[in-house]
Amino acid sequence: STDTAATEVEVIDSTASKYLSQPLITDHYTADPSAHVFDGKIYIYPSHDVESDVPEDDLGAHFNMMDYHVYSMDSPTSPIVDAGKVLGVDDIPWAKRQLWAPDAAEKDGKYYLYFPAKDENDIFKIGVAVGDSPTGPFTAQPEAIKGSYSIDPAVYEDTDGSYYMYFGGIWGGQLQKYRANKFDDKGPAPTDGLPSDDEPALGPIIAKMSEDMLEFAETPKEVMILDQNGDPILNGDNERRFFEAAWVHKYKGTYYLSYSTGDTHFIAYATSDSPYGPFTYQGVVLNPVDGWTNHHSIVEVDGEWYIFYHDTQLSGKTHLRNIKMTKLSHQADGSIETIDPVK
Ligand code: FUB
Repeated sequence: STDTAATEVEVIDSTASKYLSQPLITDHYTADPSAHVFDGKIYIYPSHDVESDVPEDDLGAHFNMMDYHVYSMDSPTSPIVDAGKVLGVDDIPWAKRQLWAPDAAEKDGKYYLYFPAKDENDIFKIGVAVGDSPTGPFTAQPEAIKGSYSIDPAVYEDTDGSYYMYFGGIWGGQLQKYRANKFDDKGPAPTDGLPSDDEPALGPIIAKMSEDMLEFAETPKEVMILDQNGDPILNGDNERRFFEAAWVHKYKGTYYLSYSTGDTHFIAYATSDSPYGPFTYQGVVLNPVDGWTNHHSIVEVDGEWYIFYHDTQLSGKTHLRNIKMTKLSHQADGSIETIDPVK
């Protein structure tokens, strides 16, 4: 059953001077923060990290999360408020384990919580749960989104009112087990099924959402990421190739795709004049943080840009993370100033 907290709990009393680059939540472990402004207020949809004593491996079995909380802030300098548990694995008919990085979207007064989870065959799919408020409660659809696979959904609302989901992640995220949306499992190792080093890297996947936000309105397509010469970033280019954690924002009419490079731990970015790409690699948004994973979101609040991200300051353990936020700057030429996380 959905165990939704009825009361909101103030977690910390932040001030502008002390909250930037500090853990936002200190009574839970939180990660992969997807931040949005809904109705003038900031809402954060993170993963809820827990210690479940599953041994660490290269497929991320130790990231064994079981539910989601939602957090809100009236402004970037306001206290952050925990709305409580809004969805648990037992509330999702098709999901068996590992509630990884979620995202949310609003359309016509309804709120949609998108999340990856493993099904009974240990295959990641992406689900959606619907609510009447940004903090839920959310009711999961009985099945995963048809045609979905892999992890890290990020739903971008374009300025023309279209919504697109970007998703995918390699290694434990299983994207390497698919080609052209077809499951083609080449083996259990994290790198089985990846292209060879001199072939184009796998890109994130994009699909336009249906009017009701519950399905893909089209066959998902791979997004190409090119270098400055117009050549695809290669699989062997670990410092620049896509690994997981896609996020899209628009600045002055240009689409910015930012993503984690995984085993090299950068948040990199690439730009395009279309949500479908191709995107051209531009540089690094966020240098490596403490902990193996790097995962972020970028959001405009009252004309200022912020990045939400995580590190492992509170625990020192890679699977017990804490979310943070800091300012992000676009330079006059549109490039993003690289952020060195404050430790
Ligand atoms: O939190 C579990 C996984 O770790 C996420 O889905 C990835 O993006 C990485 O942050």
